[in-house]
Amino acid sequence: MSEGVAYHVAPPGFTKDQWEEFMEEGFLIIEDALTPEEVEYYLNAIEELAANDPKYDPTKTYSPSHVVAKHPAFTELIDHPRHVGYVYDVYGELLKLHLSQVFIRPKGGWHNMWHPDGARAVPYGVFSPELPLQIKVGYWLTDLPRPKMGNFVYMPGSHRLHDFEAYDTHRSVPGERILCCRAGTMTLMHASLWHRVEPNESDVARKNIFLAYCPSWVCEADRFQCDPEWLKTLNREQRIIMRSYRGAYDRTKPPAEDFPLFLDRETGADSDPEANPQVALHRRKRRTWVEKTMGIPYEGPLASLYHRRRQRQGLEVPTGEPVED
Ligand SMILES: O=C(O)CCC(=O)C(=O)O
Ligand SMILES: [Fe+2]
Repeated sequence: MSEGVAYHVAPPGFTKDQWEEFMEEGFLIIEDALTPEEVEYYLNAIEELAANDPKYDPTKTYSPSHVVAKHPAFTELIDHPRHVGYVYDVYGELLKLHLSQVFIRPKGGWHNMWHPDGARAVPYGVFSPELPLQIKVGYWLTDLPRPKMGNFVYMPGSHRLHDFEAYDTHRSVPGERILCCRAGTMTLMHASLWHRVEPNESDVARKNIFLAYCPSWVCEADRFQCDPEWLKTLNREQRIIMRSYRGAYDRTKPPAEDFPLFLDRETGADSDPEANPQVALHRRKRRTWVEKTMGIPYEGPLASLYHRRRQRQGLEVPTGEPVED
């Protein structure tokens, strides 16, 4: 740790129950995450963004991205303590903002067909069948009491599929869930979840914000680099989470000054108690909340094979755990 740098403890994230629901459904709904005043605040910011954008057409779907750099209300969301702890729980010290986007979906506007987020021809799930390579945080700013209001629609549990019968269609599929929610709801989506968007046949324009996060070595979705002058206006955590590096490989091996991103929620330390102190801090393995809390298989699904091989060779099993056959 460097002298004179004010490090912060990671804000709260998943409870165990929330994590289990998220991994089972591919989706988590947190109602009343925003107060009515906060909803108003973000709605005003969306209105300002649209009013200053010559491309805005109120009869069409409006979906500007990289909005964190376009309005201070969205800049604050990069590391907002209301949600950043959740994505830190999964991506830990390599957390990056993948995308920031606002949607206004008016009556008759373009709406998405069934798809997962991320890569398509060879989806994320082929390489990462369990943990998401991207999590999308949604803030819902208009009441959506019924279908046909431009609602988000998903197939619960479908993050385990690499292909889907209704892919690239608008078809309604048995078992799908149409998100009907009050303004102020926050959602988290596993990027491999199959989803689509309802048509909007109502007179209410659906408005919401999305912030997607990923490990820093997964590509950005809405920028190559950030404006250096804008970066100077950010706090330390926001600047790190944008990961606007000059060297391509810095995304995989970020510079020493970007560690720690956060201090441990329980211990307040920048390192795990069992970590190897001979390894420099910015290269030292630091376990995510998911690894620490859920244990195997998050140690690595094949770790038990390594332990079994060591046991066969009469060597010490590193964890000291009994190996199941
Ligand atoms: O607007 C929505 O509800 C979802 C949009 C979407 O799926 C996307 O932008 O990838
Ligand atoms: Fe999507």
